[in-house]
Amino acid sequence: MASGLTSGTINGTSTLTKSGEGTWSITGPTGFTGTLDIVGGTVTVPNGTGGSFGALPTITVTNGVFDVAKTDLFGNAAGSTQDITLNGGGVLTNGTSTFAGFNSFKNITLNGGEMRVTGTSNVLVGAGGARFQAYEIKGVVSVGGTVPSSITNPNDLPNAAINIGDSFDAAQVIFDVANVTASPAADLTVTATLRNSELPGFGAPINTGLQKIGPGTMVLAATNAYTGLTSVSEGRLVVNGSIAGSATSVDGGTVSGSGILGAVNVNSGGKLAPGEAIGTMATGPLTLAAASTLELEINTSTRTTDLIITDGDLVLDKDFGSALLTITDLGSNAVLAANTTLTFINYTGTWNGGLFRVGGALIPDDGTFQLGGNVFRLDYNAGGNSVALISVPEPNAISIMTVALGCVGLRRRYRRAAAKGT
Ligand SMILES: [Ca+2]
Ligand SMILES: [Ca+2]
Ligand SMILES: [Ca+2]
Repeated sequence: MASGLTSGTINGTSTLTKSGEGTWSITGPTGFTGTLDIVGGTVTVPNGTGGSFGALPTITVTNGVFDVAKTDLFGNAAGSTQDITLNGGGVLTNGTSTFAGFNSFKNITLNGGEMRVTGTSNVLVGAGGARFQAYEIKGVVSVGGTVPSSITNPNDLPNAAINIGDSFDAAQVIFDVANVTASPAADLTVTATLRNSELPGFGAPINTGLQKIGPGTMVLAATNAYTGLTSVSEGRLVVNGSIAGSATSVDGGTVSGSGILGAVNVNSGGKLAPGEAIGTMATGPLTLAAASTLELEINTSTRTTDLIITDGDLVLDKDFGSALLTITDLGSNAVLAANTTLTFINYTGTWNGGLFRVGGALIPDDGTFQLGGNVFRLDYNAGGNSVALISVPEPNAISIMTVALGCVGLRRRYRRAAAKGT
């Protein structure tokens, strides 16, 4: 088919397949209501033209580009129920100008495809100074296929964010991510900025957030602006950018990364794994509930450790069985000099007196335990506001015995404390 399709050129309800390298530019109303299947080249609906479809039941892009440069091609944020599927090599774009399209989608299926911000809007939302979004995602983002998918802003365009959530329900967008790499490697990487949806009538933004489900790994790499809840129930969410405006609830699965989070609540069954390998994570107030896990990595060869910088209080469960601390040595089990300090949490607020379990044992403040060739003292208020592992003088035969006796002593002290109900 030639470019410059208008009404009369395509219509009906059958499947329309775009193949080959050329571009179809749809500049007039088509009334087409069938299946649009892009398997090569580009289909574009330029902004400022009369290009339109009827209600499209299915759009699938595979090894091609669907360019929704025209604003509200599927209706506005209130009305759009349009879904789209982006398979491997399939890319969704939104024009190239500074008056680019902003479009709303309901459910987005990414089977190795890419949702790409290519244009930015200079249209103001209300009087607040914010700009219209590049896209709004109203429903569920499902990630599958056999290669990773992405949501990108490759030119780092300003005023080019993606709204998440439904403006009319204040919902979280669900990201259901399969483990397509069959490894912890990323299955969905989001480098575009995610932000709140707006109220109807373009008033103040509403607090929308996201929910991560599915066994795969989702990476958030941008400095995101949304302020609704981030909740994780399965798989892995890696925050390497910022979600500082959002509270995070880890109800299952793992939150990791070297980024900036807001308040973090790790609930029973949830895991917090700062850094990718050895790294530093920043959080707001941090709460680790009973049967939650802090996965700490240290390296005795380089004397380095993961670190959580907590702006606020550190709350460790002390009523229902304590949080778990697992420690993995990425080094070669080097024996550390006495008093080597591996600080793994800094907090600006107050520690509530709750304790970690290490290997099943509840470790009181300044209690000791052995890890490989080292014996560590666990200090929950080192220097007043840090949690640290501090190596105890060399664990030779005599001192190991001392440690063993010390452990018995600690257990006795703990029993006495428990008996007194303190
Ligand atoms: Ca994976
Ligand atoms: Ca780590
Ligand atoms: Ca202490």
